[in-house]
Amino acid sequence: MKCRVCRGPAVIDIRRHNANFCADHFLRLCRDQVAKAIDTYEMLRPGERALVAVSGGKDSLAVWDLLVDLGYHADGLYIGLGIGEYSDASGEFARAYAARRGLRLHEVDLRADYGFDVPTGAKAARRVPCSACGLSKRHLFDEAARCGGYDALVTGHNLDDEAAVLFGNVLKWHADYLGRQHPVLPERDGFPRKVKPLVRLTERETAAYCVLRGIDYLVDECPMAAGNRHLGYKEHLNALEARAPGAKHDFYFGFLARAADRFATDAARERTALAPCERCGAPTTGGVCAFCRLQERAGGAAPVELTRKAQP
Ligand code: Q46
Ligand code: ZN
Ligand code: ZN
Repeated sequence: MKCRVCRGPAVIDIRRHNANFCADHFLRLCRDQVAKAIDTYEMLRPGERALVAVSGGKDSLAVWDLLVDLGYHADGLYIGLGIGEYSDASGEFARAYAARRGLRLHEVDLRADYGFDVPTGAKAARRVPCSACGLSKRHLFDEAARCGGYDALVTGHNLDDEAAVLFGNVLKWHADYLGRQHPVLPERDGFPRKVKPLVRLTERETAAYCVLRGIDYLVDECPMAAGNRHLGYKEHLNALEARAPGAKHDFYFGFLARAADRFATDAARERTALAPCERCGAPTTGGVCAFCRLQERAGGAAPVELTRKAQP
């Protein structure tokens, strides 16, 4: 197996590019793919300040590393979700990476700062954990980007994530979600610009990137992810990709190029007027925002024991 660029020994094959790469040229490919995504979709301009949502997993650490290497000013934000050992370990990986590269990592802890954690919040609000978690993360990341004066909030969503979300939205014909599924969501009504620079890389590639760069990341999946619909969609798409390399890329980028605009009016129709939350000032559709309501119901409740039942 030889590198397509230098003919030296290759360390990875990428079937959708029909090519193999040595370590140096694979790392260059990753940088080029991220630079191309940033450029094509006008995610960031030179000199802008980015805030990276850091979980301690491979994707968020890879995107942080790649942005810094490409010369962007990128700080991180880690949110302690209180999901048992998983959260303890994820925080350690995030801190260790930031310390090693001398980067700034902001931290928010749901329990210490807001009086509840994801398992408690989910139980108190009778929501599934990922719903309480997702709503808390969106709120806290948006708030940190807004209050910290950042130009954009960066997430580590990769091609597998985006293709799986698209698959789910197409299966249900969620026209308004399809109208919003884009690698960049512009700043609007008090929400920061949101960008996904990893959309041209798969999760296998972000994992390989971390290994080759010596970045330690949390390999374990969140114990609450079991039963998550998107994991099932990813399995189906992986089966397709194994038969037809490039299928995921064509599905997602074909949608962006040829279909996404057709759903723009559906997304605009669903867009309701927003006003500041009466408690925290975050933009919301009316009165008190969903995060403040969750905090009101769950704040101060005793921690919920994590059981093995939640695990796959
Ligand atoms: S951390 Fe949170 Fe994920 Fe765990 S509870 Fe679900 S949403 S699975 S990215
Ligand atoms: Zn090479
Ligand atoms: Zn609020």
